[in-house]
Amino acid sequence: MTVPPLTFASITARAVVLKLRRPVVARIATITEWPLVLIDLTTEEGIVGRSYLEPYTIKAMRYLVPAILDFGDLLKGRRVSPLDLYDLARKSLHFVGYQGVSQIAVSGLDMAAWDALAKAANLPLCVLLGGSVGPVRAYNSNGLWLQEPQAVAAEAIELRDEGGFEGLKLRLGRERLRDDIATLEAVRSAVGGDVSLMVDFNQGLNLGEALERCHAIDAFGLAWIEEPVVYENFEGHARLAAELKTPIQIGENFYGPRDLYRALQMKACDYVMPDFMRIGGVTGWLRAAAMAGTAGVPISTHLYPEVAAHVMRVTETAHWLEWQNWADPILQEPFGLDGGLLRIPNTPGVGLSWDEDAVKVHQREI
Ligand code: SMN
Ligand code: MG
Repeated sequence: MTVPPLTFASITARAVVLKLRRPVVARIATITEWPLVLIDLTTEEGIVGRSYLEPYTIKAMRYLVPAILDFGDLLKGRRVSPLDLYDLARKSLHFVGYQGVSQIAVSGLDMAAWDALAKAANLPLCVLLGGSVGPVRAYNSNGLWLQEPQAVAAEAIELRDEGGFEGLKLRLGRERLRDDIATLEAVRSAVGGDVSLMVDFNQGLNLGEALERCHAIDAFGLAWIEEPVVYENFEGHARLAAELKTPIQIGENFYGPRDLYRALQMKACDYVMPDFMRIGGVTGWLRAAAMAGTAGVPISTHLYPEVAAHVMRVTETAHWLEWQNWADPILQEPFGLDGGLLRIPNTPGVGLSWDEDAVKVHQREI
Protein backbone atom coordinates (compact mmCIF):
# COMPACT_ATOMS: atom_id res chain seq x y z
CA MET A 1 0.00 0.00 0.00
CA THR A 2 1.50 3.33 -1.00
CA VAL A 3 -0.07 6.25 0.76
CA PRO A 4 0.66 9.55 -0.93
CA PRO A 5 1.99 12.10 1.57
CA LEU A 6 -0.63 14.59 2.66
CA THR A 7 0.19 18.18 3.50
CA PHE A 8 -1.95 20.27 5.81
CA ALA A 9 -3.26 23.35 3.97
CA SER A 10 -6.07 24.79 6.11
CA ILE A 11 -8.87 24.05 8.52
CA THR A 12 -12.41 25.45 8.76
CA ALA A 13 -14.96 25.09 11.55
CA ARG A 14 -18.60 26.00 11.03
CA ALA A 15 -21.24 26.34 13.73
CA VAL A 16 -24.57 24.63 13.09
CA VAL A 17 -27.61 24.31 15.33
CA LEU A 18 -30.23 21.58 14.92
CA LYS A 19 -33.61 21.14 16.62
CA LEU A 20 -33.72 17.96 18.65
CA ARG A 21 -36.60 15.67 17.77
CA ARG A 22 -36.68 14.44 21.35
CA PRO A 23 -35.33 17.17 23.64
CA VAL A 24 -32.78 16.23 26.27
CA VAL A 25 -34.43 16.41 29.70
CA ALA A 26 -31.86 15.26 32.24
CA ARG A 27 -31.48 15.86 35.95
CA ILE A 28 -28.82 18.51 35.30
CA ALA A 29 -30.01 20.22 32.10
CA THR A 30 -32.65 20.54 29.41
CA ILE A 31 -31.46 20.91 25.81
CA THR A 32 -33.79 21.59 22.91
CA GLU A 33 -31.26 22.77 20.29
CA TRP A 34 -28.15 20.75 19.49
CA PRO A 35 -24.92 22.53 18.50
CA LEU A 36 -22.52 20.99 16.00
CA VAL A 37 -19.14 22.26 14.85
CA LEU A 38 -18.35 20.96 11.36
CA ILE A 39 -14.63 20.65 10.70
CA ASP A 40 -13.01 20.43 7.26
CA LEU A 41 -9.27 19.84 7.13
CA THR A 42 -8.04 20.63 3.62
CA THR A 43 -4.77 19.29 2.25
CA GLU A 44 -2.55 20.59 -0.54
CA GLU A 45 -3.26 17.33 -2.38
CA GLY A 46 -6.99 18.09 -2.45
CA ILE A 47 -8.15 15.49 0.06
CA VAL A 48 -10.50 16.85 2.74
CA GLY A 49 -10.74 15.23 6.18
CA ARG A 50 -14.01 15.77 8.06
CA SER A 51 -15.24 15.52 11.61
CA TYR A 52 -17.79 17.17 13.85
CA LEU A 53 -17.95 18.12 17.52
CA GLU A 54 -21.04 18.32 19.72
CA PRO A 55 -20.25 20.75 22.55
CA TYR A 56 -23.75 20.59 24.18
CA THR A 57 -24.25 24.37 24.47
CA ILE A 58 -24.57 26.79 21.59
CA LYS A 59 -22.46 29.44 23.34
CA ALA A 60 -19.53 27.03 23.73
CA MET A 61 -19.06 27.23 19.96
CA ARG A 62 -17.95 30.86 20.38
CA TYR A 63 -14.70 29.77 21.97
CA LEU A 64 -14.36 26.31 20.47
CA VAL A 65 -14.41 27.45 16.84
CA PRO A 66 -11.53 29.99 17.25
CA ALA A 67 -9.46 27.37 19.10
CA ILE A 68 -9.80 25.03 16.10
CA LEU A 69 -9.08 27.78 13.57
CA ASP A 70 -5.88 28.66 15.45
CA PHE A 71 -4.51 25.22 14.59
CA GLY A 72 -4.52 26.37 10.95
CA ASP A 73 -1.55 28.73 11.50
CA LEU A 74 0.30 26.15 13.57
CA LEU A 75 -0.06 23.24 11.18
CA LYS A 76 0.16 24.82 7.72
CA GLY A 77 2.64 22.88 5.57
CA ARG A 78 2.91 19.96 8.04
CA ARG A 79 2.55 16.33 7.02
CA VAL A 80 -0.90 15.02 7.95
CA SER A 81 0.16 12.25 10.31
CA PRO A 82 -2.56 12.25 12.98
CA LEU A 83 -0.33 11.36 15.93
CA ASP A 84 2.15 14.14 15.12
CA LEU A 85 -0.63 16.70 14.66
CA TYR A 86 -2.28 15.57 17.91
CA ASP A 87 0.96 16.13 19.74
CA LEU A 88 1.71 19.49 18.17
CA ALA A 89 -1.79 20.84 18.72
CA ARG A 90 -1.91 19.61 22.31
CA LYS A 91 1.47 21.06 23.16
CA SER A 92 0.50 24.42 21.64
CA LEU A 93 -2.10 24.63 24.44
CA HIS A 94 -0.03 23.09 27.20
CA PHE A 95 0.19 26.29 29.23
CA VAL A 96 -3.54 26.87 28.84
CA GLY A 97 -4.16 23.38 30.19
CA TYR A 98 -4.62 20.02 28.50
CA GLN A 99 -8.24 19.49 29.46
CA GLY A 100 -11.52 21.23 28.67
CA VAL A 101 -11.77 23.20 25.44
CA SER A 102 -8.13 22.48 24.55
CA GLN A 103 -8.78 18.75 24.53
CA ILE A 104 -12.08 19.13 22.65
CA ALA A 105 -10.45 21.21 19.90
CA VAL A 106 -7.56 18.73 19.56
CA SER A 107 -10.06 15.85 19.36
CA GLY A 108 -11.91 17.50 16.48
CA LEU A 109 -8.64 18.06 14.61
CA ASP A 110 -7.56 14.48 15.26
CA MET A 111 -10.74 12.90 13.90
CA ALA A 112 -10.52 15.02 10.74
CA ALA A 113 -6.83 14.11 10.30
CA TRP A 114 -7.56 10.37 10.56
CA ASP A 115 -10.39 10.75 8.04
CA ALA A 116 -8.01 12.50 5.62
CA LEU A 117 -5.34 9.83 6.07
CA ALA A 118 -7.80 6.97 5.47
CA LYS A 119 -9.07 8.73 2.36
CA ALA A 120 -5.49 9.11 1.09
CA ALA A 121 -4.97 5.39 1.69
CA ASN A 122 -8.29 4.76 -0.11
CA LEU A 123 -9.46 2.64 2.83
CA PRO A 124 -12.31 2.79 5.34
CA LEU A 125 -10.82 3.99 8.64
CA CYS A 126 -11.40 0.63 10.36
CA VAL A 127 -9.41 -1.10 7.62
CA LEU A 128 -6.56 1.42 7.84
CA LEU A 129 -6.46 0.67 11.57
CA GLY A 130 -6.04 -3.04 10.88
CA GLY A 131 -9.65 -4.15 11.22
CA SER A 132 -12.42 -4.99 8.79
CA VAL A 133 -15.72 -3.49 7.69
CA GLY A 134 -18.50 -5.22 9.59
CA PRO A 135 -21.47 -4.72 11.90
CA VAL A 136 -21.21 -3.05 15.30
CA ARG A 137 -23.68 -3.75 18.10
CA ALA A 138 -25.52 -0.60 19.13
CA TYR A 139 -28.06 0.45 21.74
CA ASN A 140 -30.56 3.20 21.07
CA SER A 141 -29.91 6.29 23.16
CA ASN A 142 -32.05 8.75 21.21
CA GLY A 143 -34.64 9.39 23.88
CA LEU A 144 -36.15 8.09 27.15
CA TRP A 145 -35.49 11.32 29.02
CA LEU A 146 -37.23 12.37 32.24
CA GLN A 147 -40.89 12.11 31.28
CA GLU A 148 -43.91 10.31 32.73
CA PRO A 149 -43.48 6.52 33.06
CA GLN A 150 -46.13 5.66 30.45
CA ALA A 151 -44.70 8.14 27.94
CA VAL A 152 -41.24 6.63 28.42
CA ALA A 153 -42.61 3.10 27.98
CA ALA A 154 -44.35 4.05 24.71
CA GLU A 155 -41.18 5.73 23.45
CA ALA A 156 -39.13 2.67 24.40
CA ILE A 157 -41.15 0.53 21.99
CA GLU A 158 -40.75 3.18 19.29
CA LEU A 159 -36.96 3.34 19.83
CA ARG A 160 -36.54 -0.43 19.95
CA ASP A 161 -38.38 -0.77 16.65
CA GLU A 162 -36.42 2.02 14.92
CA GLY A 163 -33.63 -0.44 14.18
CA GLY A 164 -34.38 -3.75 15.90
CA PHE A 165 -32.35 -2.68 18.92
CA GLU A 166 -31.50 -5.08 21.72
CA GLY A 167 -30.43 -2.33 24.09
CA LEU A 168 -32.00 0.97 25.22
CA LYS A 169 -30.83 3.67 27.61
CA LEU A 170 -33.17 5.45 30.03
CA ARG A 171 -32.41 8.53 32.04
CA LEU A 172 -33.17 8.50 35.74
CA GLY A 173 -33.12 11.04 38.54
CA ARG A 174 -36.73 12.15 38.88
CA GLU A 175 -37.70 14.13 41.95
CA ARG A 176 -39.06 10.99 43.64
CA LEU A 177 -37.35 7.61 43.59
CA ARG A 178 -40.68 5.85 43.21
CA ASP A 179 -41.26 7.59 39.88
CA ASP A 180 -37.91 6.28 38.59
CA ILE A 181 -38.93 2.80 39.72
CA ALA A 182 -42.38 3.10 38.11
CA THR A 183 -40.62 4.10 34.87
CA LEU A 184 -38.30 1.09 34.97
CA GLU A 185 -41.23 -1.23 35.58
CA ALA A 186 -43.29 0.33 32.78
CA VAL A 187 -40.42 0.11 30.29
CA ARG A 188 -39.54 -3.47 31.20
CA SER A 189 -43.10 -4.63 30.78
CA ALA A 190 -43.39 -2.72 27.48
CA VAL A 191 -40.24 -4.07 25.81
CA GLY A 192 -40.04 -7.52 27.43
CA GLY A 193 -37.20 -9.31 29.13
CA ASP A 194 -34.79 -9.64 26.21
CA VAL A 195 -33.87 -5.98 25.75
CA SER A 196 -30.83 -4.78 27.73
CA LEU A 197 -31.69 -1.66 29.72
CA MET A 198 -28.99 0.83 30.64
CA VAL A 199 -29.76 3.73 33.00
CA ASP A 200 -28.05 7.12 33.24
CA PHE A 201 -28.33 9.52 36.20
CA ASN A 202 -26.34 12.18 34.30
CA GLN A 203 -24.28 12.99 37.44
CA GLY A 204 -27.42 14.26 39.15
CA LEU A 205 -27.13 12.68 42.63
CA ASN A 206 -25.00 13.30 45.67
CA LEU A 207 -23.33 10.23 47.13
CA GLY A 208 -26.02 9.67 49.77
CA GLU A 209 -28.82 9.81 47.21
CA ALA A 210 -26.81 7.62 44.87
CA LEU A 211 -26.33 4.95 47.53
CA GLU A 212 -30.06 4.90 48.25
CA ARG A 213 -31.22 5.00 44.64
CA CYS A 214 -28.69 2.61 43.16
CA HIS A 215 -29.37 0.00 45.85
CA ALA A 216 -33.12 0.44 45.24
CA ILE A 217 -32.71 -0.49 41.55
CA ASP A 218 -29.93 -3.03 41.99
CA ALA A 219 -32.22 -6.04 41.58
CA PHE A 220 -33.73 -4.85 38.27
CA GLY A 221 -31.19 -6.69 36.11
CA LEU A 222 -29.99 -3.48 34.48
CA ALA A 223 -27.10 -3.61 32.00
CA TRP A 224 -25.38 -0.74 33.81
CA ILE A 225 -25.88 2.32 36.01
CA GLU A 226 -24.18 5.37 34.47
CA GLU A 227 -22.70 8.44 36.18
CA PRO A 228 -24.78 8.41 39.37
CA VAL A 229 -22.60 11.18 40.88
CA VAL A 230 -20.58 14.08 39.48
CA TYR A 231 -18.07 12.85 36.90
CA GLU A 232 -14.85 13.67 38.70
CA ASN A 233 -15.90 11.94 41.92
CA PHE A 234 -13.96 8.73 41.33
CA GLU A 235 -14.01 7.88 45.06
CA GLY A 236 -17.81 8.03 45.14
CA HIS A 237 -18.12 5.92 42.00
CA ALA A 238 -15.63 3.44 43.49
CA ARG A 239 -17.76 3.05 46.59
CA LEU A 240 -20.85 2.43 44.48
CA ALA A 241 -19.01 -0.02 42.22
CA ALA A 242 -17.86 -1.96 45.28
CA GLU A 243 -21.32 -2.12 46.85
CA LEU A 244 -23.55 -2.84 43.86
CA LYS A 245 -24.23 -5.93 41.80
CA THR A 246 -25.14 -3.83 38.79
CA PRO A 247 -22.07 -2.65 36.84
CA ILE A 248 -21.15 1.03 37.22
CA GLN A 249 -20.45 2.80 33.95
CA ILE A 250 -18.51 6.08 33.59
CA GLY A 251 -16.25 7.71 31.01
CA GLU A 252 -18.07 10.25 28.84
CA ASN A 253 -16.27 12.91 30.86
CA PHE A 254 -12.77 11.41 30.74
CA TYR A 255 -10.47 14.15 29.45
CA GLY A 256 -7.84 12.07 27.72
CA PRO A 257 -6.70 8.47 28.25
CA ARG A 258 -5.04 9.24 31.58
CA ASP A 259 -8.47 9.75 33.18
CA LEU A 260 -9.40 6.23 32.12
CA TYR A 261 -6.15 4.96 33.59
CA ARG A 262 -6.88 6.73 36.89
CA ALA A 263 -10.46 5.46 36.96
CA LEU A 264 -9.31 1.88 36.49
CA GLN A 265 -6.59 2.26 39.10
CA MET A 266 -9.14 3.59 41.58
CA LYS A 267 -11.67 0.86 40.67
CA ALA A 268 -14.13 3.69 40.04
CA CYS A 269 -16.20 1.64 37.59
CA ASP A 270 -16.86 -1.75 36.04
CA TYR A 271 -17.24 -0.41 32.49
CA VAL A 272 -15.91 2.61 30.59
CA MET A 273 -17.45 4.70 27.79
CA PRO A 274 -15.17 7.48 26.51
CA ASP A 275 -16.59 10.32 24.45
CA PHE A 276 -14.65 11.20 21.29
CA MET A 277 -14.47 14.95 21.88
CA ARG A 278 -12.98 14.48 25.33
CA ILE A 279 -10.86 11.33 25.06
CA GLY A 280 -8.81 12.75 22.18
CA GLY A 281 -10.57 11.61 19.00
CA VAL A 282 -9.34 8.44 17.32
CA THR A 283 -5.82 8.76 18.76
CA GLY A 284 -7.10 9.17 22.31
CA TRP A 285 -9.58 6.33 21.83
CA LEU A 286 -6.90 3.90 20.64
CA ARG A 287 -4.74 4.70 23.66
CA ALA A 288 -7.66 4.43 26.08
CA ALA A 289 -9.02 1.25 24.48
CA ALA A 290 -5.62 -0.41 24.77
CA MET A 291 -5.72 0.09 28.54
CA ALA A 292 -9.32 -1.09 28.85
CA GLY A 293 -8.49 -4.14 26.73
CA THR A 294 -5.43 -5.02 28.76
CA ALA A 295 -7.42 -4.63 31.98
CA GLY A 296 -10.26 -6.75 30.56
CA VAL A 297 -12.76 -3.93 31.03
CA PRO A 298 -15.64 -3.66 28.52
CA ILE A 299 -15.58 -0.34 26.66
CA SER A 300 -18.53 1.42 25.01
CA THR A 301 -18.68 4.59 22.94
CA HIS A 302 -20.35 7.91 23.72
CA LEU A 303 -21.97 9.91 20.87
CA TYR A 304 -20.20 10.22 17.44
CA PRO A 305 -21.59 6.90 16.14
CA GLU A 306 -19.85 7.18 12.76
CA VAL A 307 -16.28 7.37 14.01
CA ALA A 308 -17.25 5.12 16.93
CA ALA A 309 -18.26 2.32 14.55
CA HIS A 310 -14.82 2.28 12.93
CA VAL A 311 -12.80 2.19 16.15
CA MET A 312 -15.07 -0.43 17.73
CA ARG A 313 -13.95 -2.79 14.95
CA VAL A 314 -10.39 -2.59 16.32
CA THR A 315 -11.24 -2.47 20.04
CA GLU A 316 -10.36 -5.59 22.01
CA THR A 317 -13.10 -5.32 24.64
CA ALA A 318 -15.71 -3.54 22.47
CA HIS A 319 -19.02 -3.55 24.35
CA TRP A 320 -21.86 -1.33 23.07
CA LEU A 321 -21.93 1.53 20.57
CA GLU A 322 -24.19 4.39 21.63
CA TRP A 323 -26.61 5.17 18.80
CA GLN A 324 -27.45 8.86 18.92
CA ASN A 325 -27.92 10.12 15.39
CA TRP A 326 -28.48 13.80 16.05
CA ALA A 327 -26.12 14.90 13.28
CA ASP A 328 -28.16 13.05 10.63
CA PRO A 329 -29.98 16.16 9.30
CA ILE A 330 -26.72 17.64 7.96
CA LEU A 331 -25.17 14.38 6.73
CA GLN A 332 -25.34 13.50 3.08
CA GLU A 333 -25.35 9.79 3.84
CA PRO A 334 -26.44 8.97 7.38
CA PHE A 335 -25.28 5.56 8.60
CA GLY A 336 -27.89 2.81 8.65
CA LEU A 337 -28.78 0.02 11.07
CA ASP A 338 -30.12 -3.51 10.85
CA GLY A 339 -31.16 -5.67 13.77
CA GLY A 340 -29.47 -3.30 16.24
CA LEU A 341 -26.22 -3.48 14.28
CA LEU A 342 -24.65 -0.36 12.80
CA ARG A 343 -23.43 -0.70 9.23
CA ILE A 344 -20.11 0.89 8.28
CA PRO A 345 -20.11 2.19 4.71
CA ASN A 346 -17.45 0.57 2.55
CA THR A 347 -15.98 3.91 1.46
CA PRO A 348 -12.60 5.55 2.15
CA GLY A 349 -12.32 7.43 5.43
CA VAL A 350 -15.02 7.60 8.08
CA GLY A 351 -17.87 8.15 5.62
CA LEU A 352 -18.91 11.64 6.70
CA SER A 353 -19.97 14.19 4.10
CA TRP A 354 -22.03 17.30 4.62
CA ASP A 355 -25.39 18.00 3.02
CA GLU A 356 -24.39 21.55 2.12
CA ASP A 357 -27.99 22.70 1.50
CA ALA A 358 -28.97 21.56 4.99
CA VAL A 359 -25.82 23.14 6.45
CA LYS A 360 -26.80 26.49 4.87
CA VAL A 361 -30.20 26.31 6.53
CA HIS A 362 -28.83 25.51 9.99
CA GLN A 363 -25.52 27.42 10.04
CA ARG A 364 -25.20 30.12 12.73
CA GLU A 365 -23.00 33.18 12.97
CA ILE A 366 -21.29 33.01 16.34
C1 SMN B 1 -26.06 12.49 27.24
C2 SMN B 1 -25.81 12.57 25.89
C3 SMN B 1 -26.14 13.73 25.22
C4 SMN B 1 -26.71 14.78 25.86
C5 SMN B 1 -26.93 14.72 27.21
C6 SMN B 1 -26.61 13.56 27.91
C7 SMN B 1 -25.77 11.25 28.06
C8 SMN B 1 -25.49 9.97 27.39
O1 SMN B 1 -25.05 11.44 29.19
O2 SMN B 1 -24.75 9.21 27.96
O3 SMN B 1 -26.03 9.71 26.33
MG1 MG C 1 -24.34 9.55 29.95
